[in-house]
Amino acid sequence: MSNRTFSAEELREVISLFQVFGDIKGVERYGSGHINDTFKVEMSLGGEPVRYVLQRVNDSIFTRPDRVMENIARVTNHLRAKFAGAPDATRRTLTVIPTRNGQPVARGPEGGWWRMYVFIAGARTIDLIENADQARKAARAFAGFQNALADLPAPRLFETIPAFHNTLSRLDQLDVAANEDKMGRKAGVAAELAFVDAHREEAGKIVKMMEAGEIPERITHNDTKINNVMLDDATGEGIAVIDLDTVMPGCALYDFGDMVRTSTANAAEDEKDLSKVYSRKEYFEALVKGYTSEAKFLTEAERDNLAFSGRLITFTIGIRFLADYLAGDTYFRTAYPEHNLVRARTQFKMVQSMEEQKDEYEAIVRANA
Ligand code: ADP
Ligand code: GN1
Ligand code: MG
Repeated sequence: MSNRTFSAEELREVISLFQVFGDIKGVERYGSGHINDTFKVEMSLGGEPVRYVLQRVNDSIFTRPDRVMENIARVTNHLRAKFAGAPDATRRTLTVIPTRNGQPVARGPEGGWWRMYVFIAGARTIDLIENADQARKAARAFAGFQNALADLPAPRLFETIPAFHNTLSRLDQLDVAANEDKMGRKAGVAAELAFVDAHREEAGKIVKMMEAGEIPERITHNDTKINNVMLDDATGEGIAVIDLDTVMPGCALYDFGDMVRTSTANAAEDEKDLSKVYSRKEYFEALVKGYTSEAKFLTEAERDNLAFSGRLITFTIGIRFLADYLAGDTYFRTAYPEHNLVRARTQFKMVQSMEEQKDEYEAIVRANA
């Protein structure tokens, strides 16, 4: 978690480390990601406005930012080669701005790891989906991303966060946080811990199927929340998949599951009024259609688990929010002391809503996938 502020002077100094030219017109905090510090940089070059994204990589979470950047360079170069000649080719993936020493990432004067990207113009990210068509388009973009990376040449990408979606390890981490109870918060989350206990049995299903080779490892994004895809202003299409820090070997189902978590929710991830939080069937259907229209590579075992993956990843993210609440909010950026607990509760409410619609969701998958 990083809630620290950076002075204009500090930010100017960092920007001067990169190969950007002209006058800095403004630098402001940008986006609503929970992990990195993101800024929009407005510059003027020969009277023309130019924009960039400046990010301080969270190096407590990504302990090897050099490896993160190596993955990102390989992935974006591969995507760029695939999109070459296509309309809008230059806007379809992140473009890393090198430092003045030709490196993909710079050490700031305060010791942080900083990077810059070209600002993808004429597109936006949304935190809460507005219509089912956006779900279809976002899902198509994430599936296209997985498809395009299927033939990324060896070697294997680095695992930037090991066991990232391993539900069983996430349960272990929750158990440790609950046993330690560093903040004295455990007594206040008995209902949430009981919800977790009631779901332990099915939590290891995908992990075990992967270990048994029944579900293949693929190169996946691993953070397919709706605000990690840029939707084109004119067409609404998912023009570029962003936030590539966790692109690594993984499971296609976790990517689909996180789309279900974030794109079928009718309320914000931190909605306090749980009566407003539920998963919408029409949006689920749009996701299945959009995803499977591009993800032709899916095996039968993967298709069979599409609906389950939504419940599983939402449960897993709920566990992570709850564990962070118990451990003292050291991972996700929070705006107030109960924030992670509120987020955990919305996740568990979403799981419950998906469970209530389980048969309908399974039928949608059978009819469309
Ligand atoms: P985090 O890991 O903290 O979520 P992101 O890389 O997702 O960081 O960036 C946060 C937000 O900044 C995104 O949701 C998006 O709105 C915006 N953003 C990031 N990269 C770009 C880019 N290259 N062009 C335009 N906007 C971007
Ligand atoms: C984080 O970086 P951001 O905000 O896109 C987190 C995801 C969670 C998500 C929950 C590296 O994503 O795993 O699903 O918050 N990213 C990391 O909103 O932990
Ligand atoms: Mg993000």
